[in-house]
Amino acid sequence: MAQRRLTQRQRARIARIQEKRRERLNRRAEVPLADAREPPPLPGRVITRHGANLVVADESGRLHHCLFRQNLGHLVCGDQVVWQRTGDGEGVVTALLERSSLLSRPDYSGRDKPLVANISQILIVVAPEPPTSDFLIDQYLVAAERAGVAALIAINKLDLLSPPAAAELRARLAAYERIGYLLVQVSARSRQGLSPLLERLRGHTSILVGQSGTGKSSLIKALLPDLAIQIRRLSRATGLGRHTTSAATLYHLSSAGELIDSPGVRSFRLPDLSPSEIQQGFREFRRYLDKCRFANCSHESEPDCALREAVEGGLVDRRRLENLRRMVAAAADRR
Ligand SMILES: Nc1nc2c(ncn2[C@@H]2O[C@H](COP(=O)(O)OP(=O)(O)OP(=O)(O)O)[C@@H](O)[C@H]2O)c(=O)[nH]1
Ligand SMILES: [Mg+2]
Ligand SMILES: [Zn+2]
Repeated sequence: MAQRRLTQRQRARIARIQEKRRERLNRRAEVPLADAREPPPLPGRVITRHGANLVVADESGRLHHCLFRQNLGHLVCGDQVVWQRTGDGEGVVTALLERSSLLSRPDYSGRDKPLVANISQILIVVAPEPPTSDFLIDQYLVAAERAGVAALIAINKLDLLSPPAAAELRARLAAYERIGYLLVQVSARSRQGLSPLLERLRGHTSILVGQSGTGKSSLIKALLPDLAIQIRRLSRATGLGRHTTSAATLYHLSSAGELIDSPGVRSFRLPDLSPSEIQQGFREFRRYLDKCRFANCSHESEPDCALREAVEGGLVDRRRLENLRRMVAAAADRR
């Protein structure tokens, strides 16, 4: 208990220090000569992180290799920060600004760890090969709903499919379209369908997620004519060579917008969520949830379950309800 109180006090102190730095940043324009020896605090954006190393873009888009103060918590790709120059192309991050959204997932020890911040959209990339389970898609959709950001699904590698096979794959995912998630069919290789996708990415900060090998990096390459230049600048800034696909990395879309490439997963694990948090992540279920006879209905075998009735009536996709139950069971197993 004593230890916890101390931690809270420490946290409050850190928050005060960060608040002061933020204030200093806000006053920057008013008192330019306040302290001539101290490098001025500058606004920046975390482009990528490799262990203790950050690449931070300044307001003009120039990249700087930055270290960061230990008390800032876990900084991630997409974070807005305050930083100070310490040398040519080098700096130190001194404060973290408020996040508009945050995507996290449990690390190996089961603790939630931030993945990316300040995204406005999740683009789930699937392909005929390797196939993606609808369970994985539903986990990403719950994550998007929890983070309060939009989500859409891109079926990539259209060039591998005959028109009937493409139609069949699309039909398999049509349930997502019916509940309001946009579905686009594209090919990074043949460049089919890229314009409508670009249209949906404009003005957004989108993270591409999905099973390893579905073509996230290939899509980013197809969408960004200057990707090679951006990667060269990045590896110059990190001094780390071309390790850019092992960590979430933010790229600029010339048509205004940002794309974040993320390393693929074999299975995505949601953060620790309660059953009610998980079911709120199924957007088409929400209207039924307060109509079950029991407030804590598990939608398994209780009488007068509005959700099961909706499934029987064909109003709700059966697989979605099965995946909800599976997520709830998986979360219970972890506790
Ligand atoms: N035929 C075809 N192959 C593609 C297409 N897009 C990507 N590929 C191939 O799929 C493989 C995986 O592509 P990547 O872009 O590395 O996939 P990724 O999703 O970034 O994979 P991770 O980084 O491991 O998550 C590569 O061999 C690509 O050439 C496509 O539209 N058509
Ligand atoms: Mg990749
Ligand atoms: Zn129910």
